[in-house]
Amino acid sequence: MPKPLTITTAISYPNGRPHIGHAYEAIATDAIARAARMSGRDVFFQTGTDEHGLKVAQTARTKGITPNAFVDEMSSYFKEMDDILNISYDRFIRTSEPAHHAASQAIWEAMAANGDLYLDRYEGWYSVRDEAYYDESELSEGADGAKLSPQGTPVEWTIEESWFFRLSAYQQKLLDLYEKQPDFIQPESRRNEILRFVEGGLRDLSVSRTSFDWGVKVPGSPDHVMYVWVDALTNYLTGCGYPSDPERLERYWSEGGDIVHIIGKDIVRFHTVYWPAFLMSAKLPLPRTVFGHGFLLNRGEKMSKSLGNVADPKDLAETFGVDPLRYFLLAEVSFGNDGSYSAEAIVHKTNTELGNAFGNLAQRTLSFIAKNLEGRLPVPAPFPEDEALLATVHEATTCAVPQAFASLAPQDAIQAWLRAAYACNAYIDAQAPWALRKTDPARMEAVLATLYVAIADLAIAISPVIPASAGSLLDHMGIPAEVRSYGALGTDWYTDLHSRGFVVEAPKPLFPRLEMPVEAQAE
Ligand code: ME8
Repeated sequence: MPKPLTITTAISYPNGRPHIGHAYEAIATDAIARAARMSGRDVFFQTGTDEHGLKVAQTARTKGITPNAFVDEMSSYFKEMDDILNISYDRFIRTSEPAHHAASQAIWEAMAANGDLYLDRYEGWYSVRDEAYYDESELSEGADGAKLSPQGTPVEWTIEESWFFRLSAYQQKLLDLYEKQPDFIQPESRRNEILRFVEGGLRDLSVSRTSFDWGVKVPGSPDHVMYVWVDALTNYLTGCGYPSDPERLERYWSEGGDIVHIIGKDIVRFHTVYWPAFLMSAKLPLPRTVFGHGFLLNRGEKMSKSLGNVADPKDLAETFGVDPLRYFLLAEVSFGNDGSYSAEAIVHKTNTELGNAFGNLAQRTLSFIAKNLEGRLPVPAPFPEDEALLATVHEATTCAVPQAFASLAPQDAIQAWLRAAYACNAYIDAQAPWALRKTDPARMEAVLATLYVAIADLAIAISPVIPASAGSLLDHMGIPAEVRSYGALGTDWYTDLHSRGFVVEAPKPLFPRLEMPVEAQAE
């Protein structure tokens, strides 16, 4: 039995509405989680909202409501986005939950027991927007002379009594970890960045605040709340049963377990420096991989509220459809790099790849069967070219596609799938079943039977990306649920379906042709 997989997105700050970057991360992680389930793995997939910290407290204050009321409302928009986008999370965690407070206090106590926490005074730069402390040397100067963080956000000079975490003691341990576990930080470019950062030396980290109280209380220090990243990172453990459910913890967060965090490039430092140091200090197992994906840009430009180009994923899903949006984001962007989206690009990719290469293939084949055989499944009589096509499709759908998902490369999975779909298109054109109808009806049936199997395999293989459309095509084709996994792909089901006398109806188009939305045409 393969090991269980624990896979997570970052948890989002609910101080604004979800944007397409949040949607992208959720969709990519969802596709990888779905593919793992279809490979027969026990998967725990967690996402959620990161509700504490100064930023949330300040936003709530400007709105004149309590932080609790504010996050209750805002978190619901993230959950709604996930539900609209068909994100198959097993747990949507909110860090304001009591179970999460208990987990954060438990890891704090474990770090204290290891001698890694001490009380001192913090004096330095803090960015509320990033919820991060920065060194003077990391700052740059903005147009108005104000100091800016490496993310371009304003920083303020902060002086407070604070608990500190002895991060400086972990420099060598972290470097050893990166060496021993080269996959710990992916992709390679991010790994190099972090290596350089850690090699440059680590300072102890301020891990509590006294100037506001919206957070997890520090055990034994009632005036302090934990620095939001201590509690935020601990969300991953809370969902795995820490500290109260050792059985669950053993299953989803154990030594040598397969634990994967999918996050954006801006928060790799928190996940690959602070997080493993906290875990080592608390004597807890480490994740296998932290993957820092790239950023989505709107027509190549950074999204920002002031530019007015922040796309609402709900609107995009409504305009283009959930599955086209999911497909576009994963097919367009090489996972790990930045990528760009625009209405034209979504329309073009959906129409050419989902519509022409796959949708039409299914449409033509099933309509032809419905019309010429009254929906009766055709009789197979494999010829070498049929076997060659099925071997190509089989290799892609049972090996290349699931392997690419398992290596966190959804774009490669789609490429492998698309090549197999193109092979089917070439086959249908070469075999021309419509011409065989009069000259060689038995051969026509064999060609259609081959295509039926190939189309079902393609639909199963791509379902992590377009679960709803693939599912409805498979329902339409009578494919039983137990066949819909990478391990069960084969042809036995066809024989069964055939002998049961299954009748396929003429299908509705799977991916109706998208037109450019009117607003986008006007641009
Ligand atoms: O960072 N394109 O929350 P967040 C792609 N609460 N991904 C993007 C993006 C973009 N344009 N903008 C943001 C936080 N992201 C913390 C995480 S985890 C213990 C705590 C990604 O709401 C970003 O990189 O600012 C992060 O992975 C996720 O969206 C949530 O960002």
